[in-house]
Amino acid sequence: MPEQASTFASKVDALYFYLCGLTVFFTLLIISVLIFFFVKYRKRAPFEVPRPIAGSIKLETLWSVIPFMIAMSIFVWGASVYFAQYRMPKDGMEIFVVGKQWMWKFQHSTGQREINELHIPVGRKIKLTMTTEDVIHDLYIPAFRTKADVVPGRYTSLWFEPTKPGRYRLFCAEYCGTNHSGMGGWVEVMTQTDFDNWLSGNANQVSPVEAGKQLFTTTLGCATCHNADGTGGRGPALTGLYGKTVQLEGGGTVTADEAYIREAILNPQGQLVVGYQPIMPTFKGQLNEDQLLQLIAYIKSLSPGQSSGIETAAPASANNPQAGAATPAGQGAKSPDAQRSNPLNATAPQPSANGSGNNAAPNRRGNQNRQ
Ligand code: HEC
Ligand SMILES: [Cu+2]
Repeated sequence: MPEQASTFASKVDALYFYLCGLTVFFTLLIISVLIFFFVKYRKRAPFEVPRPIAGSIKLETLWSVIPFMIAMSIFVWGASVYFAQYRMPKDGMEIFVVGKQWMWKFQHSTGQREINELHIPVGRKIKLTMTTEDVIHDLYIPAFRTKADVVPGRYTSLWFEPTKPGRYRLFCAEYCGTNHSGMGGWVEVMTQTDFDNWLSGNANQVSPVEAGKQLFTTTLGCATCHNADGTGGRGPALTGLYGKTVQLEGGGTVTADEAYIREAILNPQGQLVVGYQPIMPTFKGQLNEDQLLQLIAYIKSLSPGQSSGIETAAPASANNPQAGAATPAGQGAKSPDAQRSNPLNATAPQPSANGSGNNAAPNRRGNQNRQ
């Protein structure tokens, strides 16, 4: 067994041993009964005819009820462990993860970037918001007993709380091409002091929020329509958007989570905000996954009480129904304020008076760190 280094580890192991124990117990039971019956009911005389058996209600009830209870115990226990793992904490320290053939890229909310190495403090809830640039990968940290797929075009999340400092292996657990087996690395769990030192040793980094702001106001020119501070203009206000329920043209509503904001940028005509013209150009092909995460981090930072800072992480991403099995839906993690702000407020378009925006071609060299 790998080392137990997260709060989940002992729970997952206990369940695993329970399943193994059950399997061993029933295997032995069945084999012993089998051998016993071989001997006891062997053919003694050449023309022996056995006594007919009419059945036994007592026995049949017993062998239905007992397996049912055992199956339910596995279900209830398994489900509780599962939900603890895949329901995101509200106060997690958020880290962005982008998988790529064949490496793992991490970015801390303070801006530090890492490849195939992840430095985290011990005893803190860490929440990963993950996607991939190419094919499906799967982030797997055996010592933490946790893993989740990263899927192109989607955000999945994963969380854990490391319990002891050390260096733990990290794998890709989804066959993803030639160098799949080499797509691994290390998670370095440090004491809080060491972690703070590590962070300051790598200071002067542009945080994802800052980088996103840069993209928003200058590089991509979003600000020509949404205003530099996100208060809106020709496009809707983006302040307070994250976590809010958006009314769509043609009826219907959608919760503004990471997946929605991503769609709004890549496929603006797909879900039109009520009261607006389809004038927003698509930014598909102009942004890589890192930049998309940065833009989303910036837009999230415009929502009061939903800071993307290192102390608090965005809760509503756990609410992303498109993240599939990795994030069970149904948690109302929206701030009531953000929910209630009137989506129709911004429908009176005002000519944007700010001259800071420009539609310069996207600068692919900006704020990224690719090979
Ligand atoms: C030409 C003007 C224009 C530009 C440039 C523009 N947008 Fe938009 N944006 C709009 C309009 C109009 C809407 C509302 C209609 C729609 O949903 O497409 C919108 C909608 C949105 C929404 C959904 C808002 C909501 O309330 O649900 C987001 C998020 C968004 N834009 C982000 C961006 C980002 C990020 C950029 C820069 C990469 C950008 N926009 C560039 C005009 C623009
Ligand atoms: Cu992979």
